[in-house]
Amino acid sequence: MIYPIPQKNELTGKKISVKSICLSGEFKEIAEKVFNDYSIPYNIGLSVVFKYENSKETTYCDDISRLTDEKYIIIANENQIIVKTSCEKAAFRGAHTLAKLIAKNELKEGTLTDYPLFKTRGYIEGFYGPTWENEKRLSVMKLMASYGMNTFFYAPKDDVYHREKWRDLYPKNELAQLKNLFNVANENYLDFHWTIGPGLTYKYTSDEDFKLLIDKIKSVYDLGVRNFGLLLDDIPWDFQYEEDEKSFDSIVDAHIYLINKTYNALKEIDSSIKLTVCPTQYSGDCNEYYITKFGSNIPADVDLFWTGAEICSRVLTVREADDFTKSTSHCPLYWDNFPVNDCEMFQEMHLGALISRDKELYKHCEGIISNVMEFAECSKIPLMTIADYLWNPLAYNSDESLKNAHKEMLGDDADTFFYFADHLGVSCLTRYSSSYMGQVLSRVSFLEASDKNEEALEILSSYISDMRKCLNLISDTDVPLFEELQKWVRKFSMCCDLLDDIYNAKENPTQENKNKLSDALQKYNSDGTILTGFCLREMAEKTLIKM
Ligand code: LTM
Repeated sequence: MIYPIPQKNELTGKKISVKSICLSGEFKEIAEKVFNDYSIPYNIGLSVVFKYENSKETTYCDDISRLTDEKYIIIANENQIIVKTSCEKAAFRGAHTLAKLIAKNELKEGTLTDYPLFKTRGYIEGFYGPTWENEKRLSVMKLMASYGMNTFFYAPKDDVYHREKWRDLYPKNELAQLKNLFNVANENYLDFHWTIGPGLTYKYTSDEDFKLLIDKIKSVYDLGVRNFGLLLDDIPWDFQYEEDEKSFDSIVDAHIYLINKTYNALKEIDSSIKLTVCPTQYSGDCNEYYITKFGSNIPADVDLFWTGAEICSRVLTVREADDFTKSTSHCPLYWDNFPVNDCEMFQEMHLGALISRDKELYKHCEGIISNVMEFAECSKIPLMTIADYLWNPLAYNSDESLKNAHKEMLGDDADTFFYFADHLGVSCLTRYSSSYMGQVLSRVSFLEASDKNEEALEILSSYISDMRKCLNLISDTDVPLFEELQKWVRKFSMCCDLLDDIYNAKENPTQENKNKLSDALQKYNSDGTILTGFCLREMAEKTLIKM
């Protein structure tokens, strides 16, 4: 199986074993770069033609009744493979799929027709906390593009030039970094959106402030950027200046005024500019005064961010999307606050798969933009599952998608990593975690209750040994993913110690072992890092009571 799961995979004939290929066709250069990334030789071997075709077959998706520039068709037999697309972006997508099929030795004769169901699929660097290093940004971009995402929003709350010092132009170095980021996004067919959050200090009645805002956007426009975002989230609900208070009936009127003025100024600079906005009320029931008035009074082609019923929404539903559209005359562009773990969530690591987003949501919204964690490597894991869902929500299976994400990050170590990942599934989507540990410890309790203490100890011992192997793996701080996880690794180490002490107390219930277990439990409880669910503490407490 390859991820994201293609829409119509009829490559079901005879297996085609490919070691190297010989590329030709209009999109040869694009395909070459992709095959390079998968280390598949592309100058000699089976003929693969990346063919330009602009027809209904290559541009229209019947089942979603819409044109797309991301559709590709792979026709394979043992003599030749043809990849038909109408443009470069679609060729890039097709090349990734073909390369994955070849790399996994899953290519068969037949036809594969593929396109994404969600229109806008991406992520936003929009969290509070240390911004991502540029190298990490580039690495996430490349991976997410290979998983079919098409959008990146640049909006780090702690980039001072984005929010706090929004009036100041970027210094030379920062501007060059931004340009580099934009270039890499383009090379990977990701739409790059640069955003600004002036609302902490912006004076709505000031011509000077408006000029500074447009000048700042223009300085990024000059890099080639054409997609902009005006973010008014997390700013005061009250006016900060007397003149503003006197001029507008309410804050929403000031925001509408700002959006329209900005929209008109940008369209004057270049009519191809795309504007996206985040309102100050970005979650709720969809029928509140602010969001209804805001949405109804900004241009129809401005995309409108919405996080759902809550800031970090457990579910996103078709019904709620339709309510939003009715109230605001805009289909929501979801700013999905998963996997972000900033502010009061800082003790949690959100490493689970995306769940609880309606399968049919793609017909009712502009798309989903996922807000990531300050930990770029860690973010890749949930992001891959999000990309899978966004490409093909109808075939999405969260467990399988997560397994693939582990495999992509860790290769053969994925099975060992599982013993750690089992505890890192908590997020706004679910409070349920440590499901495998829960199963093991329930079995141990059951066997004890059935007077099968030896068998219980054997199971516990084998589990502890798997946990220790895992601890050994994740303690290697040279691996970037593990380096980011060290805070949770330390807690995992305490968890292993606690399990050891539970085992010893069960095997040999002396006062000394009881004291050791009690100390280990106290140490474990006093560390605020969120790791295992209740099952571990429950087992430790029960063991102590019985001693
Ligand atoms: O969600 C939005 C629109 N804004 C902020 C984000 O920047 C922040 O990362 C998340 C999670 O704390 N919450 C917000 O309100």
